[in-house]
Amino acid sequence: FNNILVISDNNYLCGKLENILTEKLSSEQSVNFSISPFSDINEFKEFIKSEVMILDLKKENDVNFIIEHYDLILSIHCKQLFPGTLIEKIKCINIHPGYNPINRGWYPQVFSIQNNLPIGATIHEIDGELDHGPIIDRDFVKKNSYDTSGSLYDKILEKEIELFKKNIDSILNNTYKTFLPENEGNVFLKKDFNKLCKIDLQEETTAGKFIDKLRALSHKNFDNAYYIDSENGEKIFISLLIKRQND
Ligand code: 0FX
Repeated sequence: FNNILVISDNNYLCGKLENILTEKLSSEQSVNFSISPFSDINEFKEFIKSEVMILDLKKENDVNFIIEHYDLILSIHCKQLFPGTLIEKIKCINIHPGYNPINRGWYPQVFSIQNNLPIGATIHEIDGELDHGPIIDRDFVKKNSYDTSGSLYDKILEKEIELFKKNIDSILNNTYKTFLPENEGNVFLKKDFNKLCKIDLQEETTAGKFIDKLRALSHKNFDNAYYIDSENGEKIFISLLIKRQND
């Protein structure tokens, strides 16, 4: 591949992978960076040394521009769906913060804690379905009883960087091998996350399951889990503060 386009909506990961990628390019190869229209370009510029374009995969003109100019697309947490025309014409490779096919879809570590599923990261070719195509590489990360969404997510990002480093040569040279996911696995969507966030104060459960739910919904400063105050109908957000004995 000679003309590479990175599409991303995650400035931290994209910045890390830019450094690894640009070092690996041969003299014939070049890379450009783009983000979705809803990402903040100024924030991105703080993380990426190269120029950053805004490309909207819903716009035919932008898709045609990509098809004309590039022969490999690397999706680094791109929040737009890749249209069929793009996938058919150009090799599209995705880095997913979950272990395919176990953790397909949205915020994988949240559902991994909530449903007690193993988790990791995956590099795969994009096909017509979400986090579904032929797998180039994948690996697990360790999930502990004291992980929150936030702490587990940080481990997954590091795993994504490790997998990228390990596979980038064979990707750039188009010499990588793939294998198909064993089954359809699990897919969780944004609407599943939104539903999970609402705590039903009448629900009966075990302490273990309730702690798991709060761990799954505790991620740095995000307002995720909430219940409704019975007096004024206001949302009251809660999250878990976890401290280990040896911390
Ligand atoms: O870029 P990303 O880490 O990944 C997301 C999806 O999880 C992933 O499956 C998809 N391939 C990719 C394109 O988009 O998402 P983020 O930077 O918006 O969020 C990172 C984490 O932050 C998320 O895993 C959970 C947490 N978070 C985020 C938001 C916006 C929350 O806990 N609450 C929130 O409201």
